[in-house]
Amino acid sequence: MERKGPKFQDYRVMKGSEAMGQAALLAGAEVIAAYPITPQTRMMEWIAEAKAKGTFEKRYLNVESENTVFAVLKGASMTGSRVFSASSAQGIFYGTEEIRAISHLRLPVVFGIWNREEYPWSLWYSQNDSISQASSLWTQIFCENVQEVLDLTLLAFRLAEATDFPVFVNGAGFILSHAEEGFWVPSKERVQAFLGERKPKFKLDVTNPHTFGSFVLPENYTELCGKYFEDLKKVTGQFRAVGKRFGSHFSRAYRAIEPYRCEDGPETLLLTMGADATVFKSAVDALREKGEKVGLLKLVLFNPFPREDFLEAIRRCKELIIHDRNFVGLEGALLKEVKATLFDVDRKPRLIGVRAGMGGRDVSRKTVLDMVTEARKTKGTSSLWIDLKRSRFNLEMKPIPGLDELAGQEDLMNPGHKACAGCGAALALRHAVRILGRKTMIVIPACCSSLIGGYSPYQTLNVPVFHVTFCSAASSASGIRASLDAQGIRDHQVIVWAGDGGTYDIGLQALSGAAERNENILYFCYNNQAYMNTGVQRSSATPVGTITATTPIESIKSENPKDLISIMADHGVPYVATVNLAYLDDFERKVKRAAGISGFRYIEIFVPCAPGHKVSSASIIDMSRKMVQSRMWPLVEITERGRQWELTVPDETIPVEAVLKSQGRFRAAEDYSLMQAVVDDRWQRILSRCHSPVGLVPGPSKG
Ligand SMILES: Cc1ncc(C[n+]2csc(CCOP(=O)(O)OP(=O)(O)O)c2C)c(N)n1
Ligand code: SF4
Repeated sequence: MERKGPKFQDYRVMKGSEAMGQAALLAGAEVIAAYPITPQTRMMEWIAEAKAKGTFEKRYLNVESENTVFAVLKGASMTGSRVFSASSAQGIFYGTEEIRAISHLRLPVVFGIWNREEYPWSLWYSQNDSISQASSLWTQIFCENVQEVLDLTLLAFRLAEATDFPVFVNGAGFILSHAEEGFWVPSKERVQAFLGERKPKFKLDVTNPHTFGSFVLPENYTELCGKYFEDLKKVTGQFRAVGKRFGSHFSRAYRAIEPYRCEDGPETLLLTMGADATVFKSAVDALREKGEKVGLLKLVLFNPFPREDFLEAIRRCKELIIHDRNFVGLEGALLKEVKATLFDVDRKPRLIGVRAGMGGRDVSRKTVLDMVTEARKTKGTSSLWIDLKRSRFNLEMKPIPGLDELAGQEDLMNPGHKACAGCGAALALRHAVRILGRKTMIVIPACCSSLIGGYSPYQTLNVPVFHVTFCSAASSASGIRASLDAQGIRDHQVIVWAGDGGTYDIGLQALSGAAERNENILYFCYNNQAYMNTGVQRSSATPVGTITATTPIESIKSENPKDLISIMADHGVPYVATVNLAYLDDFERKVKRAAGISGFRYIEIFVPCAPGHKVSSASIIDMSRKMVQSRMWPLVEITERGRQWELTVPDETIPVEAVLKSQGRFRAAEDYSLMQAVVDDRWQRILSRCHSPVGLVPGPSKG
């Protein structure tokens, strides 16, 4: 079917997250750095694919945390490049220090936020992540649909460069990030004509040397702030101009506030922002059909709040119902902004603030209609919850229903958890707690085990479990240990159960700190050699030659994994070991030995992951054994504070090729001899640290 539309644009169907990536490439972003987090992941995978296929030729960096994402963008923008990335929720919180550095440096960074609820763990849509940054001097724009995701990301580059304030482009997690919609994509030439070249007013430049980011003393700081706020006040006007310019280039103009069915000046207005606007429009239509004069204001520009546009839009309104999917203190952010805006205005409408949709709860047309009914029942200005079910307040943890009776007295892990079939991580966890016993406290950072360990209100483990943020496992465990020590409790094991992403990458700083302090904790890294929970992206533990979502088939992982075993041993901690599920005797012996030692202990387990490694769930133990037999997973034990290395020689040796051919994740690897050489080299390095022959012990029994 031929689509009618501007000649210089293509009609495509894509996910919102892909549309945002597409916009960044059209805008000519030169440096993109990314770190996976649901629901942003598809965007970074799409860019990784573009890079692999050569449709994006500039720099794409898969980094080890969001703090680094923002810092890379800061450095690149400071050096004159157009830059881009996106994240969600915890990623935004973890990047906060850099977020503020970027805006205070007045760098025109454009960054997507795929809105997701915050702590405790939740994956679904709320706006708290964006709202948490409202004081950070970033301009914030909210998108209603996939077309707006593309358009407003393009517009954001122009706005950022015109205002020298960075811009967050916000899209509803899942609702827009994963929704496939048709939309118009302009040609690169048109986009370049709209944006022009980036012309930085200042940058790091040896021909014009200046210092940036240095101390500001009290005698100047106030003036600096004054300048920010003078400039911030101009942003709404600049948005108006850029929105109009967008219209003249692409036939779709944008305004800071978009009115819907407001032509006849309705006395009742609804106010919302983001993807909910579509549902609100349909509710307004329904009310109009019943003869009610109601209209909608959709806020596109949230930060700074477009004061003049808002006052103009509510000129004839007597009742304003304000929807928030977020909260700041006791109220929603929009309600607060509106109240502040109306503070010195004489004639104000009655305001009713309504909260709905927290944690991704659906906001349907009925929710909006209920909102209007409830709002009218209240007196004065109120802040209502429209979908709060008080009967659910008691979320006490309990075993998974129907399966509790299956939980044996001795087994500390209940059946019915959420791991995939063929999950080595779940099996390894079950064995670890069995060996360690009831006086064990487990700290789990974000990873697949966050779900395996139980989701509210169900619990999988019959020992205390503390789910913590991704980067903080070793530090949180240090705090638990310190408290137990302070209370004189010595016989409890405090363990960390973290994936390789949470250990090798984002958690490395905390891990290294706890090791250096020789905290009395037992740290388990279950290594499935990728970020599995977010959909199989590469980590710095991923072997050379692996296909992942961010190292697609056209450009398989080419970097060697970190040698974390040596790094931990070189911290001089009392105990470091590697284990494998196919060698359970060795596993059990090492865990028991570690449990009997005081101080920092580190055990790394190779765990198979059927979907991530592309193997059948029935083959996972055989596959684990092959990792040892091929020497791709050497079984080591390191004591005497890193000085005594022992290597358990496998009962049978097989070539690396045998493993590569049996795991789908290696299907693109061609140069088996190169990969054999990588494995041989590591083996030799380990051997050279062993006090041979003391370090060589007979092969273990088959598990
Ligand atoms: C600060 C922060 N960034 C990103 C995430 C998203 N995230 C949650 S789990 C996960 C992957 C964990 O990978 P790994 O530690 O290897 O464990 P696995 O999923 O393989 O079990 C990621 C990236 C997060 N929760 N917090
Ligand atoms: S993706 Fe892999 S690690 Fe995660 S639950 Fe499934 S099998 Fe286990």
